[in-house]
Amino acid sequence: MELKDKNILVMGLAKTGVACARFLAKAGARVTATDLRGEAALAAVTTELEGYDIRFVLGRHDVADFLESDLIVVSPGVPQDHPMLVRAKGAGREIVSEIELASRFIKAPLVAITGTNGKTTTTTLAGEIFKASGFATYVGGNIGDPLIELVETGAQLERVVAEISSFQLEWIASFRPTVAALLNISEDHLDRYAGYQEYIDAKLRIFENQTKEDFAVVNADDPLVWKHSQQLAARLFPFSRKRQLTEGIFLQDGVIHYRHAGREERFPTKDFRLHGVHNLENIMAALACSLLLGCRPDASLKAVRDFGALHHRMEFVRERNGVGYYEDSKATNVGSVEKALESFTDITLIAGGKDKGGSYAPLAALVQERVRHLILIGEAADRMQTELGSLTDTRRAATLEEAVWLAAHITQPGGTVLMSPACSSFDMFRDYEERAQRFIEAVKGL
Ligand code: UMA
Ligand code: ADP
Repeated sequence: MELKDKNILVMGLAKTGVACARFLAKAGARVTATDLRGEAALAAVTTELEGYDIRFVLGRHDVADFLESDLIVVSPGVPQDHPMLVRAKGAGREIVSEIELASRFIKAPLVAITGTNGKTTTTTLAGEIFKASGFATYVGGNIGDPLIELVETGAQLERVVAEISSFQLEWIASFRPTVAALLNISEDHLDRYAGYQEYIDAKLRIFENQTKEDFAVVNADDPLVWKHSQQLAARLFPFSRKRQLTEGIFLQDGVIHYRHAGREERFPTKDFRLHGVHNLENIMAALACSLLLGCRPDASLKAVRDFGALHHRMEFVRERNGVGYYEDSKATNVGSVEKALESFTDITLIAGGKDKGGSYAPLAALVQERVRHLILIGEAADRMQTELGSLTDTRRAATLEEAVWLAAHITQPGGTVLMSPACSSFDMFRDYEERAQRFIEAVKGL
């Protein structure tokens, strides 16, 4: 792809936009970078990009830039139906996401992992497995480091493992992973999409450009994923906790069986450090992605055994007066909270935050069965109270600290206090990590 002297507009100047602007400027493109945030807010960014030939349009977007560019590179945080993008598309401008741009320059086999939950765990683990098998591997994407940074460094790599979000898939054209994995689908990001189907369709685009040379690793136990996997061009490689497969990876009596092209490998799960049934799914998906691309079974098993839970995903904080305190700040949707609730009984659940527009009703049965006290915080508290409040003892707290204090006073020995919010954190915190930190401090301070 020729970039020299092309007029390229970079829309959004956070992590993705900064990396794209720098890469494009280095490649000799005429770059305009635009962000709705103003100069003061972006002072650190403009300093970081000093010395590069980049024109900045800050505090606003100019429609002329959109209509006159040869290419527009959009950050994931910008909604697809932004009026300027709609106009640019109507005028025939080429619009791409950062993963599309990066993938045009990536030569190594690409593993792309998506799903509503488990992406970060699976991506990180797959990266570890590749490294343990001796492959020079880059791990990036939605997990934090944009793929374009890898292209920018020019590093010679043998494998690329990317966590991919639905937002990043909105503006792909030729993005084609050698192995694409879809872990699960449940309602999320309905504050961004017109409806659930639109979110599902965005996720499914991960398979869009694959051919029969490629693999689609899919969750055979997730009815929605399974239904949408039947017509894919790629070779289907399912994973299942529930049934045997002749081609695929499945769990049976505590052993993971990998069956491919008449060969079988076995991975006993008893020494795994990752717990929970959802993590068995993540492990099977990570193993499938890596074994299909040449990883050694012995090194893969060791990598899985060495892998512990990532922070803020059902993490144990402490025990006090016979009560266990767990922090699951990364549970920002109903699907992830379901898994957390399935893992404990006699729960005091702290939930709420910024509402993403989905229904909380899928939690009803588990709340009724396992949640003894429900403590609600944040903007979503009203709606959660309406949908779940009649099912158990439900209370409100003005702050997270108050919620922890209240939980400590009402939870009986043997119970579990679990913060698993089912919402994003942006109403009260900078991000989910700050929310986690504040919970941990409050619990330790009891
Ligand atoms: N902006 C405009 N005009 C608009 C809207 C936004 O100029 O109309 C600007 C904003 O002011 C901001 C930028 O555009 O400066 C948008 O940045 P961004 O939100 O895309 O943030 P990045 O730092 O580039 O981070 C993105 C991903 N963010 C989102 O998808 C919201 C990061 O995922 C990802 O790690 C990073 O790229 C590298 O690939 C975060 C995330 O929350 C962790 N992802 C969602 C999730 O996991 O649920 C999908
Ligand atoms: P993602 O990157 O997709 O957000 P993470 O690995 O960061 O996924 O986990 C996010 C949340 O989802 C955590 O609360 C975690 O416990 C839960 N989770 C992890 N894997 C799964 C899975 N396969 N199914 C459902 N929930 C999961």
